[in-house]
Amino acid sequence: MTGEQSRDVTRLPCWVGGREVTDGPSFDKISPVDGSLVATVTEAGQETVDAAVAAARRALDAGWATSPVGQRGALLRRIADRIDERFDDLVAAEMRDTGKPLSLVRELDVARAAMNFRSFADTIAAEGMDSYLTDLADGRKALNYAVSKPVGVVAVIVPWNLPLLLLTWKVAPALACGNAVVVKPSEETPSSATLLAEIMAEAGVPDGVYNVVHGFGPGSAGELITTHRGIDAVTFTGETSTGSAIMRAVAPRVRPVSFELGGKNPAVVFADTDLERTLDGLARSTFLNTGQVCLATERIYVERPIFDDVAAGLAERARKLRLGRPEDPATTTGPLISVGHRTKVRSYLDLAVAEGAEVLTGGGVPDLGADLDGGAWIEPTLWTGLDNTHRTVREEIFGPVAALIPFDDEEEAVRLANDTDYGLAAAVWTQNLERGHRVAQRMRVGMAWVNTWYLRDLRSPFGGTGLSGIGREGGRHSLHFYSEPTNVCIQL
Ligand code: NAD
Ligand code: 6OH
Repeated sequence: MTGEQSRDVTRLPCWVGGREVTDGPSFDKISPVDGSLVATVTEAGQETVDAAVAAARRALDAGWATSPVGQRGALLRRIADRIDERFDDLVAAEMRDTGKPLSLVRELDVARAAMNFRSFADTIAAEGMDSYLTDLADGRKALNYAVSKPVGVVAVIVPWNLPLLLLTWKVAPALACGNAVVVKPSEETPSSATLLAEIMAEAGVPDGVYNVVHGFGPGSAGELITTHRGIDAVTFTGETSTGSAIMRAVAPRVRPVSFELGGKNPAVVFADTDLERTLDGLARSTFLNTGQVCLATERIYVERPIFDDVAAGLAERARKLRLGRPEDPATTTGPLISVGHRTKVRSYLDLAVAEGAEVLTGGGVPDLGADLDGGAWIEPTLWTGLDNTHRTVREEIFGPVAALIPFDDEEEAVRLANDTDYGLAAAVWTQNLERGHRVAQRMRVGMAWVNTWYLRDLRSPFGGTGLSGIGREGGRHSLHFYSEPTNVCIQL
């Protein structure tokens, strides 16, 4: 795990066909910790995006698309090994961009990057071929078999909340299936995707298989790739409204999309639950990564007899969180990603009060001293006194906030939890496992957890319903998106 920084990390190029591209305009990446300059980033214009798509196509045609599956699996493992070797550099990159606490970056973000590549190396190795022996009533027999092929050049557009984790969650299966990718990281988190380009080259990934174009959405690299004629599929994680814009952008060319979008996720807490374990779980699901996790709990429904205990216990845990510099081992909670995002979250803190909320804890901007004044800090916040009619309870806020709402029976709990246009994740807390299964199955979501939250098996289907997305990724579900079959039927 030794670091070996080989490049100036304050100047971030695009990466096209195995080479750095620094032509064109640039933008500044600002630290959410203290407002300092993190890096100057090259923004991809039309020329760079064209070059990236062309480089990807060349790599496919040069043999990557038809390379042996075993060879690709071995390459994925080499990438994972190289991620481990450059672990500290990746941790530093992710911390600089996001201000996340060191322990979180080490244990979640960068650890998962290596796991993503190893998991899809396993998945692709286990993938069998679809085949059917056809036996018709008129006596004809035939053999059908489907050959899997890569989709082609895949645009990978990702957000800033788990930058490297979410990027590699898509790049690993795309490469496993023999695609070439043009990656557009968030403008807020350009560092780790750029470092991954070096890692790819070091692991022996052919030039052009992994390309990075930096920039923004509309009128910039994001829009340029989604409207590009050379893109064969788009996989996107981010806001629902952005997913909608991307869908419109690819509609004229009828390209497939995979969307992991926003959420307004419920937790349902029954009175029979193990209170201490549940409070620890709720604190994690509400405040991890400063609440900037698509799966994060923003609505907590609690059976009335234990409502006050849950409210008091969770508020106590929120007050114990330590906001501070990412490298300080005592820090549990970093800033929001940017001052701009904090403006949005603060508008909901004001709205909640206007809607009649009682603020149990938090509710404002903390004073962490002059050197952190320029950062995007916010207090972990809990409300009572709201219900499902309030905008605070209906709209995704994407910060360390949640509303606690009482319920009287199971039917009401299910109705309240499902009363949303989103449908990403839910958590059910109960010692009655029969009820746990029953309620989890009735949740109108892509993923329901019982007595835990964000416990992952990378083979299981990940994604949402309703406004939370289209399609599922994970294990063989990813392979379905990143490959396309040609069926061959031979009369015997
Ligand atoms: P965002 O939608 O603003 O941006 C995501 C990416 O899309 C960025 O790279 C951005 O530059 C790009 N983009 C923006 N507009 C575009 C356009 N018109 N065309 C092409 N690209 C465009 O999201 P964000 O603020 O970076 O991330 C937070 C959001 O992501 C939250 O809504 C959160 O719920 C969601 N999210 C969902 C999941 C999931 O798995 N469901 C995971 C993480 C984050
Ligand atoms: C959203 O912020 C979290 C998404 C997580 C994953 O896609 C994952 O694979 O764990």
